[in-house]
Amino acid sequence: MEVKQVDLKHLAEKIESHQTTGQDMDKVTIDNPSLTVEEAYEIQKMCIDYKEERGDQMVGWKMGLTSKAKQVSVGVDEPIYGRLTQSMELADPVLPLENLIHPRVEPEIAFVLKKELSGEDVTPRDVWMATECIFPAIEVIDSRYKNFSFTLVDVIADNASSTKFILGDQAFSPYHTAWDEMGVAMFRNGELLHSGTGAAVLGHPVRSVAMLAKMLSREGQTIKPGQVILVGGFTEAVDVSDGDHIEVRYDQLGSLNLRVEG
Ligand code: OOG
Ligand code: MG
Repeated sequence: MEVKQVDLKHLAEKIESHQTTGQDMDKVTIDNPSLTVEEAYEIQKMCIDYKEERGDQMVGWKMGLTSKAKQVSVGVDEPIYGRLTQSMELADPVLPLENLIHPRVEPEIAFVLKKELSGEDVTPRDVWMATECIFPAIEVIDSRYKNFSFTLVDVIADNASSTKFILGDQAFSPYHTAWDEMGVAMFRNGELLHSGTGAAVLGHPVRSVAMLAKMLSREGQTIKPGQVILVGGFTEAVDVSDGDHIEVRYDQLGSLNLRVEG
């Protein structure tokens, strides 16, 4: 049997162009069933390299599928990571739908580090010692795949569906509250759709940052000071369309809002 050599560069170019133009595509595993998780992360990195060649810049990382609710909703049952760039950060609480396919939003928090985190053995304690502050955050995800349907390998190659994110204006001390007990509630046009607590994320959101450091260490990478880390959605994501207003209420942190505009 002839073994087909997968052209990772070609796949990265294709995915990156769909990320940029906002057109959906078939899953990459349809034509490349032998693609591995490692190769998918290579593709993810190449896509970011293309964005950086055009002037974008990496600003951090996101963990995805760190809560059961998220895993069940997309049918993939292990955590993944993705890369965040400057152009993904919304400066204002407005989400333009231009170049998006089928966006969904989810309630998150983001850690920002003051010290580098690296290695296979990173513990929650190491994460606390390295954390400068924590922000309430909303992530906008938008799978490039048709019907928002994918396998583990597909979603990794598509940068864990990363699209946009917004952080609150107010930063909080890591010691402000017990982050696992913190409740969040997400409203769309005034209707409560989902609620949960920080414990939904791997038992405690700090574990998500530790897990990211470990996953990156396998690739010889680290989390750098100043980088933003989204820990993963606390609840299922919700679809948004033109005119929607999203509000996420966080216990002890206030609220974040997002207005969706065609
Ligand atoms: C994958 C990205 C998951 C999260 O917070 O769990 C994610 C997806 O659901 O498309 O961002
Ligand atoms: Mg997310």
